[in-house]
Amino acid sequence: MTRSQSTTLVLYHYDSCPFCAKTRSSIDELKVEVELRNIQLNHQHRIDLQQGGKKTQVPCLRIDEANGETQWLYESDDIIHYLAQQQHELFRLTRMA
Ligand SMILES: N[C@@H](CCC(=O)N[C@@H](CS)C(=O)NCC(=O)O)C(=O)O
Repeated sequence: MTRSQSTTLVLYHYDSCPFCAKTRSSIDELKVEVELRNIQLNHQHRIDLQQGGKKTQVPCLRIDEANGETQWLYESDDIIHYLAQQQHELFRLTRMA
């Protein structure tokens, strides 16, 4: 499902992290548009996560809002909950259109 033009989502992750795997599975199931950035394959992504989110824990969802604000959401359960809410909202808007 294509997201609205306003918010962009980026997941910082790496392959061997089970919490990342769980989160990636939810992204696939929910069909929410999320760019994946592997911090083990790309050192700049790791630096961005450290500087933006203030820690290198993964998974971390970077939420870039239309108003220019950025949130860094940690904890796989919280990320999955947020994505499910986003998908639900997109589905509602699609049905209204
Ligand atoms: N409770 C967290 C656990 C996340 C976690 O332990 N991530 C590990 C990788 S599997 C990690 O990033 N460790 C390195 C660090 O914290 O800097 C979640 O559910 O997301």
